[in-house]
Amino acid sequence: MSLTGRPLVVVANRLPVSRNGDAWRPSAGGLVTALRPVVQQVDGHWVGWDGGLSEVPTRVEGFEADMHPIAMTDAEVDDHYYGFSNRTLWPLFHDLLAEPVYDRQWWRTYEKINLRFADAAADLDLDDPVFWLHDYHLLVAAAMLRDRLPDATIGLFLHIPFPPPELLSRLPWIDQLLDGMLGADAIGFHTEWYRENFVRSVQRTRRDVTVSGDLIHLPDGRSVHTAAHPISIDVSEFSRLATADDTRRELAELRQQFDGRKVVLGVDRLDYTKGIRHRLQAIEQLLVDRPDLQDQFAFVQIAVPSRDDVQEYRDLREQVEYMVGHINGRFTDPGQDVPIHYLYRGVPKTRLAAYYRLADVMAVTPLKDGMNLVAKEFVTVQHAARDEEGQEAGVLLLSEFTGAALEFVDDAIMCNPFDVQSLAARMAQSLTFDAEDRRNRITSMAEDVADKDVFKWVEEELATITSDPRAVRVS
Ligand code: GDG
Repeated sequence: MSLTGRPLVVVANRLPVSRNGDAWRPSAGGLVTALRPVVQQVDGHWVGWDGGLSEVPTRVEGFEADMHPIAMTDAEVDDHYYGFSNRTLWPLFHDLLAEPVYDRQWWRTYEKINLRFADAAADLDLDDPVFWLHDYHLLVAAAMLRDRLPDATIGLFLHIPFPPPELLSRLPWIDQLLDGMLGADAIGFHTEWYRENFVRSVQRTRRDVTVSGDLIHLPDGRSVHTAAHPISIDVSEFSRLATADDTRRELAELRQQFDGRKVVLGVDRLDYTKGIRHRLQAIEQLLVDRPDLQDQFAFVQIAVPSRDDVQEYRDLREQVEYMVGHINGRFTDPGQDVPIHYLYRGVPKTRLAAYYRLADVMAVTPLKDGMNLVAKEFVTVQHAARDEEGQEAGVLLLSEFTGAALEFVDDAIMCNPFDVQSLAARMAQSLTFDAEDRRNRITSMAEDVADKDVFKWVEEELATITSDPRAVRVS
């Protein structure tokens, strides 16, 4: 089934393809995986920044949508992407974990680039398309598209938290931002809390709207549907990966490397929202509180390089690397392995799955995170590997400030990552659960994820955007 013949136009900051040498292929991100089966069934289009690469082909094997690249100059990327998106909106939407910068030039470029995306989408000149806009880089494009095509069907999904009005009102352009978003017919958020924050912000700034249930009624007669649709993962892909031959081989190597030691694992983009510094402080506290653990335990942190053109991210890397050196220097005796293994890089997916299988404790402890897919991947891989020899279930240690917390509150070990002492205590506690308890918890969480996988998310989003409960069925 397929949007009853209507074209689907995804509008996102990046195109879903990347170049390796001369070969183009689909990128590895979650959104790309989620939409691959859908664009195969419909007349699919994708409008996105070309990443500075010229000559993007219209079609790339393995992703059945037409590519519509948007070019930006280096100065525009600095202002739109590194500036307004990542130094204004990102910290403002993540509870001010860094100080947002309010720069008029950045805002003007943000509007200009949003208009460029909206114009490119409108210029496609398709017959009754469904537009699906994504994320904080393009929050005002919906209204611009609506100006061009008043009757268009437009959806918007925000992948990061939406802040409470008390914080959002610091933004000098709050009115334009909310009006921009209200150009959509439907706006999706990961959680009910973010949805409510949005509705409360609109009610505060716009006296001329009324709200009934999840609808916002505008004076021009349009209504905007708001919805909480938690994103998820491709469960069958991660289940397959869990027991793939390469994963097994990698796991055997890792088990040898960490023989006899409990492993706590962190997997994150190197971002100040992910709580890596607090996690390291908790590890240090744990080693102070429990000297017996010193040679019994390893903490592995995979830190994927991210936004290293932004000063806050360079500072974060320095601080994290200083802390790793400090803790390893303090707690390694001669002849002993270091307690912290720090990898500043991404690893291939089979290696990632092997680490998920290896972990006794998966530490997902962001200070704020829209959803967090790592938590969902971990429980899925652990569950899929449950019948393999030597595979005992691990424990998910989960921050209460993630979107995932709402789904896993009963079975994860919940923590407040700001409270380093209690985080250390939770880590120690996580190492003590008996095997059956761990297995039951992982099973329960993995079943929840399997019930609501990423394809369900696509179906729910497109059903809401099109007001058609059977808009697409992804098999
Ligand atoms: C944003 C929001 C929201 C990580 N390390 C490696 C690797 N990864 C992959 C994971 C996972 C993805 O990156 C990270 O996704 P998250 O959801 O955890 O975090 P963000 O990047 O911040 O994503 C977030 C998400 O959007 C979706 O809406 O959940 O809240 O911030 O899929 O597997 N992949 C590989 N090697 C690595 O070393 N191959």
